Amino acid sequence: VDTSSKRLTIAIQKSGRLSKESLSLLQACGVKFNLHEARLLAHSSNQPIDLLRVRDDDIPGLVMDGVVDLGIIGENVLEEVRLERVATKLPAAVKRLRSLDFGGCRLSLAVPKEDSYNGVQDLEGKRIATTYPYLLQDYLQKQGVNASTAILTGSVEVAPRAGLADAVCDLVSTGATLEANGLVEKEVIFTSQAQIIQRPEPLNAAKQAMVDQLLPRLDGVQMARE
Ligand code: PRT
Ligand code: ZN
Repeated sequence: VDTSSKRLTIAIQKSGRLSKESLSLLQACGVKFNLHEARLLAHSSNQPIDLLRVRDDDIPGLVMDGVVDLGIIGENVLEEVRLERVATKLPAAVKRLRSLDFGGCRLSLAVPKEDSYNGVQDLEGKRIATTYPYLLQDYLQKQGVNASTAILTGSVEVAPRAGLADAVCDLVSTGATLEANGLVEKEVIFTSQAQIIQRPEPLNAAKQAMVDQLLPRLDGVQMARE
């Protein structure tokens, strides 16, 4: 990937909950792609735009480091990576261009339904399973609660039953997963939707012109879907 070139590079999730809608949004904005499943990089067939398809967790860092120009990412991952990078003194700035109309969810604290719960103070001294340790600790610190974390990148919802944690801090959309695992949602700590973000350093004129053309189209597509 050459960000000094005239080709605009956009990182999107390769496969997951954001990939289909990220791709269809760009296509609705008039950017055509011929995707080969196995390939990381796809060139647009009608515009000087390259698509980089990666794990969602990698997208904020690629944009913050200026490795790619734009990225489409859930705010939950964006904020988690931002907090982690601030803590580890890595570049953490991005330009937020637009909130998008998909990927909506919330990051919530949930406890086993048989446990009593009268407020976040009840988590003092407990262990909480999560994929989002920085968002969780940021929230707990603001609430003045000390709790430890069990970091799991998957199956967070089974942690209490497996004896790994007392509570969970996990993404929720319908609530069905919590319910199926005997957990009750108690606090919403972060709400999220997909965002399109840009690297912090100014783009060259050719790329800026492409972004200036893309954004009104994107607004038009989203307006039409409201
Ligand atoms: O492989 P890669 O790392 O790219 O993908 P991933 O597995 O990390 O992420 P993925 O594809 O699961 O989710 C991508 C993004 O979609 C998340 O970061 C959120 O911004 C957004 N999103 C929206 C969700 C959900 N809704 C969601 N419901 N991400 C995950 N979930 C999971 C949640 O973790 C839980 O397991 O769905 C389950 C809960 O759903 P309900 O409907 O039962 O409440
Ligand atoms: Zn991920």
